[in-house]
Amino acid sequence: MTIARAYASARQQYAEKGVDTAKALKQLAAIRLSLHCWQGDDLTGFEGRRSSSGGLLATGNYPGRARTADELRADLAKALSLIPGSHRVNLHAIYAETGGKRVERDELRPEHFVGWVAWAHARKLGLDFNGTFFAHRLAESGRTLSHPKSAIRRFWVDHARACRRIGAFMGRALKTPCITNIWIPDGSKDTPADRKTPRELLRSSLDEIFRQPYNPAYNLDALEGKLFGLGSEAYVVGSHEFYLAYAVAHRKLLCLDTGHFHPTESVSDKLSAVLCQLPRVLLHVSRGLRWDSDHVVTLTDDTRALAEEIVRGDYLRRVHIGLDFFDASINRVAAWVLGARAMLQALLIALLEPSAALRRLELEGDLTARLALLEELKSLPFGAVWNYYCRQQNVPATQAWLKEVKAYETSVQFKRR
Ligand code: RNT
Ligand code: ZN
Repeated sequence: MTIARAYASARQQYAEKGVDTAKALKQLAAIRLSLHCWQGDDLTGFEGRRSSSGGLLATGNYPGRARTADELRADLAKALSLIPGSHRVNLHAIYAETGGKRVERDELRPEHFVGWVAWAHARKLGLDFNGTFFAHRLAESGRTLSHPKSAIRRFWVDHARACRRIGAFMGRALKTPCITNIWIPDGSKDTPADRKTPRELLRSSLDEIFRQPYNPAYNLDALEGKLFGLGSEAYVVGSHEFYLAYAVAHRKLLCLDTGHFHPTESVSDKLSAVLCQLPRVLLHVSRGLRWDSDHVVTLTDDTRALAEEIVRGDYLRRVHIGLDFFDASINRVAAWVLGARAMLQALLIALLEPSAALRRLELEGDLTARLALLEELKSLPFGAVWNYYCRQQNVPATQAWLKEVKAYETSVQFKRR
């Protein structure tokens, strides 16, 4: 069956449930995901380091890793050409272009990102940003913004301030606010004697970092907590509760990384809870397998539940959807394409939900019919709508994108040796 005919039949089936597929596709086209640049080079960056440390590790040695900014941008462009819609790119400070000169992280400036900004501008992409508080000699102790030594804290505070300035520069240049996120690896491998002091130090470091106000049209700040990390199993200074409280008190964005909680916790359930108080949330959508393993996002029940909550709560303008995974065992461009397409498919499924009918059943107390309808929806032909959307957006439908990635790896990625 052709894509158009399959779509016509799907449209009919959804219409019978009271769902307008054209409207859903219009909403989907307005969603901008933030594609994390670090999937393209295993979080290596351009500082000349090979390992990322901080407990972060991309495993695998699939050939073709991007080694330069131009290679990384080419790979991102390839991935973006296979993902329907217009999106954003998420950078880390270690992706600065310093023209071969060694620039310390506390001395990074907007000029080190003009290459990225020009590229993003030409492609109408937004940019987001992250301070890099790992893979550095001053992070080796496992403490940065909460370090007991004030000189080391100062270095990292200055790094974070430099990053906010760069974020504001990007947001202003591209006319879309840059979300500048902070994640630090600070913690302790074994039971600490003092959980309080590092958290108080982190609080005052953050206070200092945020002293300089920026126009929210240019820069928005986000804080990302974590349950545990490799080397910080017993204690993480910037835990979820720490940042939740800080974000509420200081009107910051809370960043929820789906790999950063107990495996039985549902991050989807947290959205309507925190968004009761917080204006905006940043998501790092990832797929933890048994632990915070950062596997490529796929269309799992968790991914679907997250998308459902975003759509059902009418949070599309308040939840910024970033991706965060790194897999070096498969083609890295394919990893981006797979993860982004899975996230968009989850959003499409959520947008195709007959929300009014479901809510009516719930209000009427007909929980039997609610469950039956939710089950019925699972077999509706969202794939036909997806394929139609891909065609509409001029990207390959179905698995046709893989052929393009294979051709790209032969002609470009595999030649990088
Ligand atoms: C680490 C956090 C953080 C990083 C990136 C590279 O556990 O998830 O977001 O993955 O900043
Ligand atoms: Zn993350």
